[in-house]
Amino acid sequence: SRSSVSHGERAKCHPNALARRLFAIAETKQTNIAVSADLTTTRELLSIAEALGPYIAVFKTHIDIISDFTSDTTDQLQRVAEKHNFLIFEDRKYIDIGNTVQKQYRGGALRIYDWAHIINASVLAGEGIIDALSRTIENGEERDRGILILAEMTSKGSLATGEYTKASVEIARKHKEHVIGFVATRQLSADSRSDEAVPGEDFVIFTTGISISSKGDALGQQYQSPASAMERGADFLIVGRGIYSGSDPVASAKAYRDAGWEAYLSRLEG
Ligand code: 6AU
Repeated sequence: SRSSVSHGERAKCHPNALARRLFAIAETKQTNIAVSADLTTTRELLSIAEALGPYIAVFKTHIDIISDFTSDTTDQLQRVAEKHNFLIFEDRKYIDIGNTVQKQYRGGALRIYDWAHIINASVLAGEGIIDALSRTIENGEERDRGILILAEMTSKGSLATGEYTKASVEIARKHKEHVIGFVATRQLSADSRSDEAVPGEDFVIFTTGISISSKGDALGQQYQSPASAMERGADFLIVGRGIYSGSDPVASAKAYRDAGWEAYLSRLEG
């Protein structure tokens, strides 16, 4: 099954250039951690990026929560990303009509297309949103860009389930060129009868709601452990407060990296 295929193998064989780069980073740095850097000033954002850079594959931002944002924020973040060899994922959760999301992705004050390798989108509004974002990528000059479909959510009472999740997979299959995978809590695209990977298909699963020590927060977030997420089919673990909110984020990042990598290795061994 796909879970027995290594990141190194996927780095060689994946049809999408950005996914190949992502798996190559994971293999080289031996980490499947995407840190969710939900910090609110440029200084904090850059300093956590610099400190955690060696231990992560992906740096996830919510750039609209930065109180002192200027283009310098993301210019500098790009430099740190190059230095430490990680990808940037802007967790913008696009959800509007095609015409609007194109403007939100390409332009505005944030110019997300210019600096974020990965973005995510909900397909609540239908397939057109993925068409629109794909076209922005095709018409732009940056080649290393990819989309994750938000197929499930970790918040209590989430409505992103059942038919919505199924439709997410169907839409991803029609847009393989730019949709590299899903934000989801489990493997979604394996053949339902055999649990085998569908030939020619290799979606990347980013799982959020990860904590070693907590079960949830006061606002409905629900957590599972790194090992549990990896068992369910995660490829990358998105960790926010579990890493950045403690007294020693570097030590926490290392602990999550070790837990995630160990679970990945034991899955490989089957
Ligand atoms: O680890 P936390 O709880 O501190 O942060 C989790 C991060 C936050 C959320 O906006 C995001 O992951 N998230 C997402 C994403 C990544 O799209 C989906 C979801 O279902 N749940 C979730 O927490 O930045």
